[in-house]
Amino acid sequence: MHRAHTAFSLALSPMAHKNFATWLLNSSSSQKLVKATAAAAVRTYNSAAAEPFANGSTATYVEEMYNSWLRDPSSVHTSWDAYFRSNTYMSPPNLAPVQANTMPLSAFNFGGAASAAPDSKTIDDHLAVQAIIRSYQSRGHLASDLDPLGILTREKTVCKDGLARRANEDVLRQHSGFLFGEQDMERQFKLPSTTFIGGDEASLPLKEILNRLENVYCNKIGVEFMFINSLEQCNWIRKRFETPGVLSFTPEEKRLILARLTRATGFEAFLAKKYSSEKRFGLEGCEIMIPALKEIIDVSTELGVESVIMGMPHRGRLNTLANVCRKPLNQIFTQFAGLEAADDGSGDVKYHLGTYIERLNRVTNKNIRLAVVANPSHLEAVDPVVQGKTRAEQFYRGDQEGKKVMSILIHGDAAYCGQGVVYETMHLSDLPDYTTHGTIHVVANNQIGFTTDPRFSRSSPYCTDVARVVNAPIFHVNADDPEAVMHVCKVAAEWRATFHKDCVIDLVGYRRNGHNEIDEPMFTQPLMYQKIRKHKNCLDLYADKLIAEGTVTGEEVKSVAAKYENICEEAFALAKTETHVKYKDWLDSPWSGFFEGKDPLKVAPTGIKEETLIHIGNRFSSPPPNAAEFVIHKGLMRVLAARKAMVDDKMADWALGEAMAFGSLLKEGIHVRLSGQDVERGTFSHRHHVLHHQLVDKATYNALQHMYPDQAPYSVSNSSLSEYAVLGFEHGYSMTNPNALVLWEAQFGDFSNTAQSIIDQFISSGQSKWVRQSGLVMLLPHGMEGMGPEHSSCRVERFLLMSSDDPDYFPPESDEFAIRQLHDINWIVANCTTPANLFHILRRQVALPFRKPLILCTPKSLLRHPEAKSPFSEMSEGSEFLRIIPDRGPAAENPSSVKKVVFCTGRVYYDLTKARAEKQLEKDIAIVRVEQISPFPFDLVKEQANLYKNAELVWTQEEHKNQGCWSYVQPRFLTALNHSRDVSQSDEQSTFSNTTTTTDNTNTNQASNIDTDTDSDSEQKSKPWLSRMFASNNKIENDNDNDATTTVNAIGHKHFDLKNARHDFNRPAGIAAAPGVRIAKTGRKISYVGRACSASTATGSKAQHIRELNALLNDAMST
Ligand SMILES: Cc1ncc(C[n+]2csc(CCOP(=O)(O)OP(=O)(O)O)c2C)c(N)n1
Ligand SMILES: [Mg+2]
Repeated sequence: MHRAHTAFSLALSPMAHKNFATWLLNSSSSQKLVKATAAAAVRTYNSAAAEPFANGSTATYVEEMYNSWLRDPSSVHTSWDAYFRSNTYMSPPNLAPVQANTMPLSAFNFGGAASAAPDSKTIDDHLAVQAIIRSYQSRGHLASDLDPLGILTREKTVCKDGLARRANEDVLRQHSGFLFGEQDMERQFKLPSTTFIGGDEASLPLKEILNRLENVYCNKIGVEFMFINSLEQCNWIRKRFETPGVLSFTPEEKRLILARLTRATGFEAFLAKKYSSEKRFGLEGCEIMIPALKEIIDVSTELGVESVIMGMPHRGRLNTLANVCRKPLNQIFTQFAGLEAADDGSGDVKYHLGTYIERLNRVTNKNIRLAVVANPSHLEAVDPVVQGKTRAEQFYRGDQEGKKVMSILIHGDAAYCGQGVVYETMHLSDLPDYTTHGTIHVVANNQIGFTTDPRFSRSSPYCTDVARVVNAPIFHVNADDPEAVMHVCKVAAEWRATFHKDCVIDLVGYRRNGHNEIDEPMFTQPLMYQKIRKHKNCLDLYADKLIAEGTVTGEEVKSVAAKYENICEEAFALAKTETHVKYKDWLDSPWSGFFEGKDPLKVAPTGIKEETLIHIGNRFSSPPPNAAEFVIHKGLMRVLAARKAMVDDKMADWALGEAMAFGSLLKEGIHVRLSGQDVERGTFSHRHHVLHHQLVDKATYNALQHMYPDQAPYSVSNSSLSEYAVLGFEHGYSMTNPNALVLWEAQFGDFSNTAQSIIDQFISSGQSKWVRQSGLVMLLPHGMEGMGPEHSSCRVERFLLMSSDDPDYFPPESDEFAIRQLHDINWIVANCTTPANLFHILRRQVALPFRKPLILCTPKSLLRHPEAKSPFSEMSEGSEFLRIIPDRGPAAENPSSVKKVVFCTGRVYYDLTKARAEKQLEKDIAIVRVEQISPFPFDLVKEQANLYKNAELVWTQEEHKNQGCWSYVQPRFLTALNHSRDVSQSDEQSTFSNTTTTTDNTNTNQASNIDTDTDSDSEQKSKPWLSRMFASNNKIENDNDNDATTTVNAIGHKHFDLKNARHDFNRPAGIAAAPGVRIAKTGRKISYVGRACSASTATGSKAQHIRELNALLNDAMST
């Protein structure tokens, strides 16, 4: 912008304006140009949306003169000479270096004496040619021949200069009026430094200039790049497309393209033949995408890339796995056979599965790793995940510039422009802590989205316009021209390797079939499909071309196709011998070595040495080592001093508890990465991990990066204001290496709902669908504090609804109860009330022998609550995470006389204890905190219920009744309470009753249960759940009193033998252990105390909040 700005300031100043006009000798056309330029200058000056041509021409013009003047001061008018001599003109930083093919105007023979000044017409004509060149560069793509079906293609028309061209007013705008006559066609024109069409020539006949421009910019490639702010980058692109001969290929290269295209086409044809009624989302109409991806990978490998991570939707996915990744074909074909899986998990449809392959690239003879990340139906959701995974791989390899690891994202045209996450992801592309140093985006643009035409699916001219916001060049290319496509791919790979920035390849093709293979496209796109039916496929077109030019023979073409078909047939035969599919074959992020040799039920201790706590505490509370020079804000000095005082007292608040967890993991070599909006300071100003020098810009200090000399790296980074992309990114980051703690923090918990598909499709279900684990932590500030309808609840109920533990199933009790539950569940949901528990649960993420996502409700005002502190003793060796924090006061000393037990979770605990103290009810009411909500601590709830055997049990929560944990905990309390009656442990010390199958006498209030003794477990489990349900005699009874119901296992009662407990522990996913029949009974129950149901996530006003909270506390404390 600096460049344009300089030029416009000059054009606008009265003096400069005069000089400018004088120099143009007042010719009428020149005056028009002056006016137009000045007007454009005003527009541009006033508006950030610069019009590229107008500012460009002025700037180019001044720049041209400046370049001429540099070489020969006499080549410009004396007024310009004076101006440049005065040093007023600043050469912009990105001014193009003087090109080899430029020469001063003065040195140019315009037909007169060499030394004579050019006349005004000559200058005007040169300016017009420059303007036309620039028009083609800026807008030639608008007239390029991109559509293989020709529906949108503009035919060439013969213009007044006698040349046939596609470029019309859209491209040339006002300059179409400047077009020359036929008599000018042989005139020689000097080429400006901003074009490369001349090759080594400094000038060309006008006809040649125009034809070359038309050929470069309005043919099968449409290059969109002139919006890029860097002149260097613009010139780089111009050179790659304008230099004569760039599109020539050797016969070997052509044969390689043909062979690859044959495979891509043959693969779809083979699937169509063998599985004609199966959905495969074939690539027909855009098969060139396969050779295109291979070309990108070949060139990138040649330039140093060793690992490519890809994200892509359904279209052509199987083809990519087969022909780009070279996943064994038999594994792919097995997916069509509907076989049972040999391993755990629910699986996914074949066109969603991921893969990871290491292989030799035969073209470059280098080893390469290719990963295609498993993705859900939700289009584009995988984009940020791929970016996060790529970033992590770069990080672990020390690849700071992205030279070794790169990502490729493949998009559908409708999804690329329609889905907001694309924009959010592209905005991460240049952020220091999120960049992957350039992604190549490939749009498989079949000019349709399901049944919707582009004119109804986007308001932008191209589906790729979103990329303009990050200055990514966009290469549109006709997918029926394989050589044009390969050229574009080569340029894209070189662009990435040179500038490490995103770029886009828009492969404009068509879709030969319906959306999937069983869809009828003629319903909705009749005319388009009439054309498609008549259109030859790309392979045939290209083969014809190569045969015609003599590069290959018809026999060769046939034999290449036949050879590939044979390969497919052999793999097909092999696939038939398979009896099972293995999900593990489709894992995109294998963690080799992580699981091996580990006891899957052993969790490492999370308590640490007190001296480590003190060391971390001291470091964390100290100013930078060079404190004398590093000026810290006074408020922060106070924060540090308060931290120091706490450390001296061996106490930790929330920020310290978190820092202790991070610091100790870093010490143990575990990389910690915390990301999210404003996380460096913390939304509530409690964290302050990055201290800013008050006088020096960008001078910062991060104590956690300086805990120990050999510690692992710590990264904390404020993110862009996105939840969807950033959460997806961190999820992807967490997939790469299990030995890391990756955390994403929402500004307020409820904002996580804009990332819902990352939560639903990846975090909650990733392991089940794709056998992929992640230990990602979501920190969700949560708490009803009268702040208005939003900013309060993190909607914990939504996470709980997706927790996979069975409400009606009390797992076998043993020492391994907690770890088995963790192993079985899809994720952990917790709400900790003490810094020590926060410390332990964070460390437990890494101490576990497997990885589970952790959804953590975190406090807001509680961050500073004087009671929400923990002594070091609760974090030191021997201490551990407490799933439940029992009452430790007078109530616990005499439990049998306690009248009421209030179970709760989160910050309401502190309100409850205060209210209880005010009412002096410490002996009568016990308050029990459920810190780990899911998996539900059945065993500990049972223990508490048994402890307070005469007490009424209530659950209270700060959220409304239809929100918070109530719906989740209620049935689980029932299961725990019902089960609590069989703890007499009579003669069954080593056996366990499955759910509610025995009667007991510990609580006389409880009625007996029904024990439906049916088939053996193993028999039952072998039947599909539906037939089991109907086979059972159990029927559902509901007396509308849920509080007094219990559940009987429809599978049957069966006792659990601890030795065989693992059998149940490995219960097939999706098959409920206890589908459940509800039998009414009286007995201990859990009642709800708290706010009524509400449509809003919080109370609207502070006053209402206080009123409701008081009512809640009153109810909870009534005995
Ligand atoms: C987020 C989301 N919304 C809707 C859909 C349903 N859907 C599946 S494919 C499709 C059309 C996609 O068109 P395009 O991106 O052009 O890809 P193509 O199928 O044409 O290759 C739609 C709407 C989806 N999968 N994901
Ligand atoms: Mg499409």
